[in-house]
Amino acid sequence: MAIERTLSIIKPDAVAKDVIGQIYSRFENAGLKIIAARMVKLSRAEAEGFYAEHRERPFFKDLVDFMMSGPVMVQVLEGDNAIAKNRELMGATNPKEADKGTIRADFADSIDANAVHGSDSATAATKEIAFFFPETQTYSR
Ligand code: RTP
Ligand code: MG
Repeated sequence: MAIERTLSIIKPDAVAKDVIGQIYSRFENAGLKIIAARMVKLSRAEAEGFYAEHRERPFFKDLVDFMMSGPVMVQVLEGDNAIAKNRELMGATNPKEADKGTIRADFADSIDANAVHGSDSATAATKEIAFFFPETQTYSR
């Protein structure tokens, strides 16, 4: 097993529901350490830049509008197999298809308001972590 880092975002819907602590407990109970965190209200340029890979997709404008609709909580998670482990904890993109007990099954309302983001590959994780945190503001332990 390799120690990895991944970027997680608690999206505006879940922040508004005051379930940051419940979601953090799931990360910690699964062995994912929170090694950096901050609350951010994304500008349009930031939301578009973060999700640039989806620029041509039909849902892009809705996705950007949603991600700007309120503050988000952004964190770096570190642990064994962190990228896949976080995606497992999150559940499927569409909460209707998410396995029971996953974050999206328990806290998401729709495919748009789906509670959390997680990096989907090592390349994405490196890029997404750098988008929000300089190395000097991460605290491995
Ligand atoms: P995320 O990037 O937010 O962690 O979500 P994901 O990997 O599970 O899904 P992705 O394909 O990267 O899509 C990013 C976000 O766009 C919205 N989406 N809407 N209407 C649609 O068909 C559709 N597909 C994706 C979702 O909110 C998804 O989280
Ligand atoms: Mg994605």
